[in-house]
Amino acid sequence: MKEKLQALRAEALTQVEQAETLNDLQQVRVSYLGKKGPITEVLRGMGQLSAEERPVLGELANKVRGEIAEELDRKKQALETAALNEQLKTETIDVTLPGRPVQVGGSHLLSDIVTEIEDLFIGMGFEVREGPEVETDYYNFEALNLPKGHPARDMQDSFYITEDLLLRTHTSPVQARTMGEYKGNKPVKMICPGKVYRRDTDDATHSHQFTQIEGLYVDKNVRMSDLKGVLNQFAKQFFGEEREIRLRPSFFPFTEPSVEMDISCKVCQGKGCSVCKQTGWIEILGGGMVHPSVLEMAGYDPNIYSGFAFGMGPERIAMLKYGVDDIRHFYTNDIRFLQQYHQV
Ligand code: 2NL
Repeated sequence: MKEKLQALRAEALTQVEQAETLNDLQQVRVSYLGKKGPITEVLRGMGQLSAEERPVLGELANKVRGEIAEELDRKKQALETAALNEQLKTETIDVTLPGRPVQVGGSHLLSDIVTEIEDLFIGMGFEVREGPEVETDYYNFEALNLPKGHPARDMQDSFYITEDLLLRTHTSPVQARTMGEYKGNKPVKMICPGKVYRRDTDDATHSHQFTQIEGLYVDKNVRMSDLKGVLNQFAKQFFGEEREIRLRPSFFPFTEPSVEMDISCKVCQGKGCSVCKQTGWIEILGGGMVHPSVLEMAGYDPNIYSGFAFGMGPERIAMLKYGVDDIRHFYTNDIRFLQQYHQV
């Protein structure tokens, strides 16, 4: 038995030595150390040995098994190292090849305009507020002095979800909600940017969905001159120090009196050209003093509080600032259009 084990050992070690691949090696491992291998067989046959011989032979068998296992591991390591070296030699990387450019995304022109306008008003002490795009008839119309049947509702036809729920036609309901939250006893100074909807047919200057930024300042002794001062500051910071503003009388159901604001035309310095249609002025936004009924419905006593409000369309502002000729460019997402305004 001893001789048989020694012979097995020599035979196995030769085979390990001759193995050329990891696969060969695995086969050697299975045939010598496996459950059906010769060493297991020797150990199984030990029952027939005498009590003196059994431990001696057992020890030898374990030793032989250990030696074979050790050699198998050593050879495995050697084969793996050789394979890795071969791979490193053949798979070289040419680090001098030019890199592939990475496409970087960026913010949309309208988002940039809205952020810039927000920052200007934050600088004047306004807070930024947002609200739901699906609104109730009450907040979208009633609370803004547009009762059912009012003719001004016709200009703001919308998409209705139910009789009472609709896609908001302006961001004013966010302001009506905020005044309600403030319970009529503290000042409100806010702007609200966001998406609004109208039942309209899309063309170069109309879109069924567009963006609005509205502002509201309610406090004791707020006057028309405060509105003019704030809007003048905004126009000069946004369009340039050299721009003049003018207010013309207008009408909105939620303000009284109401105004429209123009800025002097940059192209002709007010002399008259095709951009300003020979008037020297370009319309930017609408506003006015908050109608007493709107204050009252929101819980503010119009004998104590007064306020101004205004609203503008960032699409129109962007079109004027950059000479964009079609409102649909903002929504069709042609990357060539958008990239002109967002250099990375
Ligand atoms: C425009 C004109 C305007 C307002 C919006 C407003 C909001 C409240 C009360 C009173 Cl809560 N008024 N908003 C007032 C006047 C004009 O928007 O041409 N927007 C694009």
